[in-house]
Amino acid sequence: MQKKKPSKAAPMTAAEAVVATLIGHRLDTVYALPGVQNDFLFEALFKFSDRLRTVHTRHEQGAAYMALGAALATGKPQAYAVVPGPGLLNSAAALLTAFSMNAPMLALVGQIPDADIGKGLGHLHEIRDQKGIIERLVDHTALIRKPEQASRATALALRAMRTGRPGPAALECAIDMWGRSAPVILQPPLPVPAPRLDIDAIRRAAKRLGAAKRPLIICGGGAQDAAVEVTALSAMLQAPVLGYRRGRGVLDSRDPLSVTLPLGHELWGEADVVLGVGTRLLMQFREWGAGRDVTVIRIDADRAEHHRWRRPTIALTGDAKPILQKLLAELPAYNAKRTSRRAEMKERQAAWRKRMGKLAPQIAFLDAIRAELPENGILVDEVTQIGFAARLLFPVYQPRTFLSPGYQDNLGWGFATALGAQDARRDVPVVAISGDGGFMFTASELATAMRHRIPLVTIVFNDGAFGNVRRIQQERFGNRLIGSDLANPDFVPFAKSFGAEAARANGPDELRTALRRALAHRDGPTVIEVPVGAMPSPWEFIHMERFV
Ligand SMILES: Cc1ncc(C[n+]2csc(CCOP(=O)(O)OP(=O)(O)O)c2C)c(N)n1
Ligand SMILES: [Mg+2]
Repeated sequence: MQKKKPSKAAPMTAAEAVVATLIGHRLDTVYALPGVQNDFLFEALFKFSDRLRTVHTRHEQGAAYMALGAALATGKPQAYAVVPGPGLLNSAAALLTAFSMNAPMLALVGQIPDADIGKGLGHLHEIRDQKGIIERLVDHTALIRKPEQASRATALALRAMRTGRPGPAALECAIDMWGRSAPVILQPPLPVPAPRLDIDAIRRAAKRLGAAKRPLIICGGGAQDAAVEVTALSAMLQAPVLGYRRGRGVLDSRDPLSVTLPLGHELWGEADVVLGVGTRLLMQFREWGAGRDVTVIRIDADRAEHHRWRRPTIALTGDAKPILQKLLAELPAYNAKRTSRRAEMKERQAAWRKRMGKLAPQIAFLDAIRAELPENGILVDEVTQIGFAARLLFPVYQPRTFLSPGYQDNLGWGFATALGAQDARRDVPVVAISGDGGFMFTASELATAMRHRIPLVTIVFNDGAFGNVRRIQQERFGNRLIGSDLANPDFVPFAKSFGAEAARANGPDELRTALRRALAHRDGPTVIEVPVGAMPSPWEFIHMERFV
């Protein structure tokens, strides 16, 4: 029930109500690919185009990945629009990834005529039980059946995307419903309910952490908005902080207490109290072993997540930031006297760097990128050799500046996701790294980058193969190579044919020079092709031994 009417009813189409509500929630862009079911939606997008941009792509996966990248880079809700059936399915990998990465992304999906939904008549783009398909992909979905409902349905979806564990939502609307008019009251943003802080549990956590001899903090994607608090807690406890992939950048890599995966693994074996912040602790529980007598304290926005692997000693439910703020206030009363662990961590990190020297070819490229990418620049990772090494070794200085796909680890996400990140953060440079395999999933979106003048810099490491698969076939399957060698375009003229800037860089030094030039070009995209050979395997540093 609403107490006060937020605005006067005005005649609007359902589509106008949705778009006006997006604007009322401070969204400024919709990533979209049109089609007849959504013509009235695009008519509304035209009408409001002074306040909300429409960025159209060349494939629906491009639109959805762009919205995902924009959501990950900004931490704010983003939207995309597609036709039903094939349009929805084309966007589905990105929607799935948004779910697994807890990214607030709204899908606006067309539908066949309202009265015929579910009848199987064979309308254009009809798909059986579209609602059911969407329900397998997102937690919140609704079908707009009246223009009067459209604004509130949109606000409810946007609230659901930010409630508890964030994530995607979807709204369906039929071909004959988007354009229907009625008096509409626009729904302003609804308050997002926050779980009550469990002060007792936070105090118990403070006692445990305060008494810990060798505390360890592990961060996931849910810690990205709590960097200040994690940094303060780490200093107070002299606790090393492990971030891998989605947790990277929460503690600045230049802080000696910021540790990467292999050292984090070692520290897991020594820790007496572990604090997990916005992480499922999957690698720790599944691979490193949780049978040992270690106190596990978890902070997670999703109550159900705490117990999936193993009941934690203390479970704190809610956003990391307010919980950590309270924990920081409680901790001094219980905290043991701490001696600095910085020198120890520096030394141990250096020892690991030496061991990881085996990855020298990857490291040389990462060093070149880091040297040119400004501190607040964003690196978007891919499922490629340089990407695997980046997750381990690329220094990350600020939150939300290293975007790595969640557990889907879906090849081909990188380029279009990076385009979205760069589109939403025009103020900072974004660099995408990908293999020749991954890049070609969405390379046609170079046309989108040109059309919308998105200054993304993409580095394509070209080994003429699905290299990761190829190496596995060589090493584990007696060199029986199948489905892993690739025929590629000549990437430089390919990119240039779109109008993009393009260069070939042989080796890390040339990459650095090319990158400097590319980062200075802000009027459109640049592609840098780097021819490479097979690379040393990173897997021994990623999948490590079990303790118990
Ligand atoms: C959607 C999806 N399909 C398939 C895979 C399996 N896969 C993982 S890595 C890889 C090859 C990557 O090739 P490329 O992008 O060229 O990177 P490289 O390993 O050669 O550096 C494949 C096919 C995947 N992770 N995701
Ligand atoms: Mg390759």
